[in-house]
Amino acid sequence: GFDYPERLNAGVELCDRLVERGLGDHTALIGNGRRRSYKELMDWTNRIARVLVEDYGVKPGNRVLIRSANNPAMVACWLAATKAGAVVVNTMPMLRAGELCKIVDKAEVSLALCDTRLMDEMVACAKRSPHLAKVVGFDGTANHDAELDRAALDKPVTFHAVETGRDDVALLGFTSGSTGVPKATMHFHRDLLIIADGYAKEVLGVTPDDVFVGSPPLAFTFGLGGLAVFPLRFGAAATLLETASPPNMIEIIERYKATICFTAPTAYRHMLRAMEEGADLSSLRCAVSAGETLPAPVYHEWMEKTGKPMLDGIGATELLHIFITNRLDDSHPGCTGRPVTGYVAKVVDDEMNEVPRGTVGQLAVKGPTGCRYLADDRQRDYVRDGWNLTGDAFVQDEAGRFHFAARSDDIILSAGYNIAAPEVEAALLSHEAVVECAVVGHPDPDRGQIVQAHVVLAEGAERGAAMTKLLQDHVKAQIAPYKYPRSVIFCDTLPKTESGKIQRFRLREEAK
Ligand code: 3SK
Repeated sequence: GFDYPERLNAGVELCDRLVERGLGDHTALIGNGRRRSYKELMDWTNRIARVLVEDYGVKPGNRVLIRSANNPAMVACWLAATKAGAVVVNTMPMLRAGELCKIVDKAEVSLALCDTRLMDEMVACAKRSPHLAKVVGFDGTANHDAELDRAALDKPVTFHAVETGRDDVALLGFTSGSTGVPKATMHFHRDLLIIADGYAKEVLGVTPDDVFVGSPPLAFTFGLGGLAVFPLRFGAAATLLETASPPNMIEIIERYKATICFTAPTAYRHMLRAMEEGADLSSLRCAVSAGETLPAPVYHEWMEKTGKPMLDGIGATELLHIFITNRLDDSHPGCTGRPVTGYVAKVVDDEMNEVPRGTVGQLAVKGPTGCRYLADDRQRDYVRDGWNLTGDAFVQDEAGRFHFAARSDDIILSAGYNIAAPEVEAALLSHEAVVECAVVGHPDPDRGQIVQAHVVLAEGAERGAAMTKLLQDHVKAQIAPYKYPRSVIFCDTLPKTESGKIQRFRLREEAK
């Protein structure tokens, strides 16, 4: 198990502690074209923490919202608020006032720290909210010329961090799920260390020599872990990109010799295409893929072209981060791997009985960072008998490894067959003309549902009946023919969440 002192502040552990360990001059953050050392980060966060406490009266347990794209100032605000004992609510930069209001009201946010470029919607939200007393602007660029920055510059660089308990809530991670009614997941100070000491240490073997790069927003716990908690826990460097498109990530990998990348399979596909034009990814020692299941063709092509491991894993905002994963020395295509240290998992039927190996059922997980929704009845659905039910259908092989089958709602029932949408997607993606696709069940009077594929084609590939037939034949040659998409719709883009997950429910809704 993980043993932490009773008094523990994650903000201190992920910043000051590294200075104490002699890494003060080591690069902590790279962003806006600048490097910041651990010592600079410590001083910066101490100044901001003083502003929060001395000027805005932040008390332990107060909820502080942060609204920003991924940049060093956002990380500094998060660490500072954590040091001040606040409960942080990181939010995506694209949210509109209405969406922010739902979060502010649910979390009872009293103070918002907002990148000045994103103020309008935040202020509109504050006008409507009885909770939000103050919105303070910070400069997400390198200029440091906003209210919070100026106030921080006037403060000393020392701050006595609040001695929070290890089981005090440090973070509220919001997840909208597929219904659009946001849920807040509570995570303790110790949880932030557990994901680092489990996954990042045991699986990735992070050292101070590592340089992290990636695309998920820090407002999504996948991004907060992969691009902030993991590097900072071990004295490594985090590169932060406001627009983490594949070309931007490649530029950063080449410039800063990044070693670990966190992103979703689609971005890896783009990076593979860029390698054909000369992109140099040789500094990477490991590529983490999550958020969407990793199609085997992407895994194979990556291994072939880079010779470096690509690790598929499954995580959830409810459990804070990845809890089942492949390992650097034990990684397989089409396989999610084994539980991370501290977690146990099993595949169960509707009565919570474990099903035999080789049988598809619901994934049930237990571990130190389990789901704790803030005031939400849906807690009862997510946690049964102490097991977290993530809503994923999985199968465990004879060796005990877990294999993703589908999101429970991504199983298509067609003419008596159970068809897992991701399997059809993987077959489509193995055709060179397909860049992205999403497969859903479409209502059909004869078959109940038919398999419908929404396909984004590669440049130069022609839409039309001939392409439809080509892709249908391709799928029939890969997997059991009854699974082929009877309907193929060509589109320019697929609907996605801000964290990059394909919103299949939107495609299903369109079909109604
Ligand atoms: O895919 C997810 O939902 C996720 C959430 C949190 C942390 C990690 C991951 C992959």
